[in-house]
Amino acid sequence: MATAKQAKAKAAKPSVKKYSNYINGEWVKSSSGEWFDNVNPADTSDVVGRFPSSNAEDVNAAVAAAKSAAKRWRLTPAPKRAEILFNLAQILAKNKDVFTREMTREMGKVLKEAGGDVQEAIDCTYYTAGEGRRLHGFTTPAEMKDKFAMCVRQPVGICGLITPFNFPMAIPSWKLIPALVCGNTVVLKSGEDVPLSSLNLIKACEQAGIPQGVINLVNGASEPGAALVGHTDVRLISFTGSTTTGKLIAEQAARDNKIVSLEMGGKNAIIVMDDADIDNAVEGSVWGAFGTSGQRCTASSRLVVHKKVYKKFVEKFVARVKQLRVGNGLDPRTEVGPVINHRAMEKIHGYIEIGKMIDKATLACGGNILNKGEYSKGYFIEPTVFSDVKPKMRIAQEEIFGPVTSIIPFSTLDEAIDIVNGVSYGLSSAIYTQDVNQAFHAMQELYTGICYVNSATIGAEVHLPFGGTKGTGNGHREAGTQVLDIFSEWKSLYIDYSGKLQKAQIDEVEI
Ligand code: UN1
Repeated sequence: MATAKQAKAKAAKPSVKKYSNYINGEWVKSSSGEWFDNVNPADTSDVVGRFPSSNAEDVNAAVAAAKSAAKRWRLTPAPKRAEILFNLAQILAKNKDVFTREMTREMGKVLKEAGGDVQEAIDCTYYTAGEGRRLHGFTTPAEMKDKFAMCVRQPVGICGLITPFNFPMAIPSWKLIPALVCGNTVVLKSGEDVPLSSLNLIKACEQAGIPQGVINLVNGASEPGAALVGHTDVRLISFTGSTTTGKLIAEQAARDNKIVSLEMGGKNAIIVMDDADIDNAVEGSVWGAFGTSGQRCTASSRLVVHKKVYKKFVEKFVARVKQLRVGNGLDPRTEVGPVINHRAMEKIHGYIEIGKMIDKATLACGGNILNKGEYSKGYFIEPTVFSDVKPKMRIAQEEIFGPVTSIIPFSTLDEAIDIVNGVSYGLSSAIYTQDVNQAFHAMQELYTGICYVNSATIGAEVHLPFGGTKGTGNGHREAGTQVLDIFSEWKSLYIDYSGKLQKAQIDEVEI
């Protein structure tokens, strides 16, 4: 099914490069015979490429390929698997500039940030490949004499990976690389607005020497995604995206008892204390709220500011936001790019209307769709700030996923912590303060998976676990070594070398 972004592009230029699915080591068309256009959200007359609209038949072929390659890959020693992944990291690094430009063109984020996204994939690949020589298990004493006990990781099997638009290469890499190093085979369903970055990653995997069938790529929207979730041979689904879709996936996957790891929404907040370095807090808040046009799960969509510095903060912050240069991400002067598609633009604008008309917050700046002149062919929204926001207003509770943030005043740190925790999500939080006692109190009480002191809610690094509490996730963490617990299962091994029957919990052990 074409998204609004793609549908609008249908009318656009004909001679556009066609791309394929990657199944069983071959670049193939969809059996549907249908295609969708991948367009530049800053300029919809610019068609980046045409991609197969895949269906359940394509997914079946991809899963069959993953199944046939599973044993060979599982039995390839992990250090050898890792060697291929180190090659992959080098290929990604070599192509960073090309991948960066292509990402900006299909996704809209500014070049510097697209470069950061590719870099995150490179970092993830180097770091996780290193696990090929660790993948630590453990030994532990057994209860009985002449008996040995240990625990090892085993791959889970065929993994279905479903990825969003906002980190077009980083997020697929967070899933793909640990899945591979653990010895699984995969089918990746790329984000339908950003298929080229996933394809670049898979192509680099092919070049790096990952054997046929181990990695498979299926393009398209919800149909191939649903087919992957419903396929009985798929043992695990790893999904990043909206909470609504994530919950549906979890429900469906539960019927086959699949392992499901979900990374979903956020409503992250920065606390600005009265002793904070205000200029630093302003800079951090601008970056956290408007980086990637606010389209990060980690975006700083609430700024919870102490009443004593509220007026000063709002003035400085709004002045700084008004200076932000909105435009095409390919232009190096641009600070805030477009949003991903027409549907997203309408949804974000709808929230701005809710903020004004229903919540009746103060619109401190922005608020408009930009559609004149250089903006006429893209999906641009003015960086928007609401002030005097109350914690229970809809704009302070619901994920907007766009360049909109809400400033909420408070009087005491405990009140601020309650505000931050008082939403249904729990991904990221932050506090600006010079007081170590306050910082540690906040670190203890903020119920989020990630917490920053004196920086914004965005900017997680690949060697620490990533994920959130409550509505954000289902208890898993990506990145770090913790991701290995998603993509491997524990096997406990008992070796009795006593030569006789020994009954645990029952036989008396002589001392
Ligand atoms: C996301 O928005 O889903 O911490 C991922 C960050 C990035 C990753 C964000 N490194 O903001």
